Amino acid sequence: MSRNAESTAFRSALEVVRGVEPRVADAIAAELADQRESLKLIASENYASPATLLAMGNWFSDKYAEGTVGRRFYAGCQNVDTVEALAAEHARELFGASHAYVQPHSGIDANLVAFWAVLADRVESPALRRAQARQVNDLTEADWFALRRELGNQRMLGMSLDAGGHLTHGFRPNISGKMFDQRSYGTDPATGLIDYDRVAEAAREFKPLILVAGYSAYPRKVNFRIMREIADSVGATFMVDMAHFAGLVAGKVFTGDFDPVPHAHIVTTTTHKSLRGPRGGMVLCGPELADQVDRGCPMVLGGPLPHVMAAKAVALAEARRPDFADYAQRIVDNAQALADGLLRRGATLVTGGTDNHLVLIDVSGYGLTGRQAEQALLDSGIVTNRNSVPQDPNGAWYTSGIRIGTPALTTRGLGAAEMDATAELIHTVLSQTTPGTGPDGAPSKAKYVLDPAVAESVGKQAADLLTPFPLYPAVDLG
Ligand code: DSN
Repeated sequence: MSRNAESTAFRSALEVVRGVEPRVADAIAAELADQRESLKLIASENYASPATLLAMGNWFSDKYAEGTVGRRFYAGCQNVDTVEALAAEHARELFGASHAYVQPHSGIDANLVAFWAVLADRVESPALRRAQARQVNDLTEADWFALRRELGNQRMLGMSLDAGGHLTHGFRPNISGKMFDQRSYGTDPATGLIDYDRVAEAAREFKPLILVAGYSAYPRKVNFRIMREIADSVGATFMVDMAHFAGLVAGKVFTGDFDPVPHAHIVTTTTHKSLRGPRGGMVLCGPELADQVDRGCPMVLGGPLPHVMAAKAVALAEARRPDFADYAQRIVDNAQALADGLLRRGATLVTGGTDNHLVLIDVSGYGLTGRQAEQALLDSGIVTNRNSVPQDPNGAWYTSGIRIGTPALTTRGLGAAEMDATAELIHTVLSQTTPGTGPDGAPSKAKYVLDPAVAESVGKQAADLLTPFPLYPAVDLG
């Protein structure tokens, strides 16, 4: 697309929106300005291409399309069929999967589809068959009672939250923790790494129906061949949630034992993190689970979002281009440069480094909680998020960690030299921030003291770092 076409498209779209509710148009323009100015290090965020963004803003949004390609509960879905089939085809080709289901609206939804597919495949439950044949709203109390009784107490073994696992892998605040009897495996306290012998031991003791691998804050590769062997040894279905590192799989940085697709029975992902697509989810599986996965809507999903499936098709087509592999490798190179820069300056990193897209700083080394560090960095123009570290003494709210990731800045074009400069800025802020006190003078886990002059100076340096790497350079909103 030419520079002119991108500017014209976004300008025109905003003009149309402005004609109805100018405050929304202003907020959209302000979001672009904010994203352009901030050093975005949130490991789960990225910048989708203009083509991906534009594929979402259209009349596909107006179409209901419950069901799947060629088997819809609504008439007139021929064009939705086209984009859903295209997105699925690109996903299959990109990941080497035999089946792709591109309807999930988010990662949680993708995981729910996978859980129900596995339950339906593995557990003999007449109530589940009845539930699948109807709309959820049509189920009676007796149906639900039978469903709970027949499915009850199935077991899931996943990575613990504070070791970097995800909420949807069986933890109580999420429905997965209520659907399943859950146990988790952690990491070795000395190295911070997954100890596969301990995972095997936990699997032998617990005998889960589903063994889940995948993470949102573990800075290392996972050996999916070994995890599959563990699953097989106890008759578990092996599921991988690759939401965070899907871009590294797509870009062939994670291959062999580290590519989940050949090893797992079922793989879920989001499409908007390192994969750089629209906000959404996806499920990949072999033929044996395909039929159950395709029942995701209406079993657990609301009607599909055809405009987002169109954008998934565009983004997946982009990820099949050779330059995406180069992008994926640069994500990891940048994360390693950032980790090295932080280590050289004395930071403590969980596992001592990274071999993926993220770095987890244990900020207790700076005498701070994750919350204090997150806010002090934000004051200085650096956007990160606080995160638990293994055996975190500050719990999941205040935490002791800061998670940083490189997919977004790599999309902008920043490289190793800028990562080293970023490490310097982060270290400057964290080493000059001190814990504050509450109104009663007691130590606070939230309050902090940072000289505003330091925050301002770092903010200015962060902005200077971004200047040579404009975000959406072809988009001029005037
Ligand atoms: N919220 C996502 C993340 O930041 O990792 C995962 O759901």
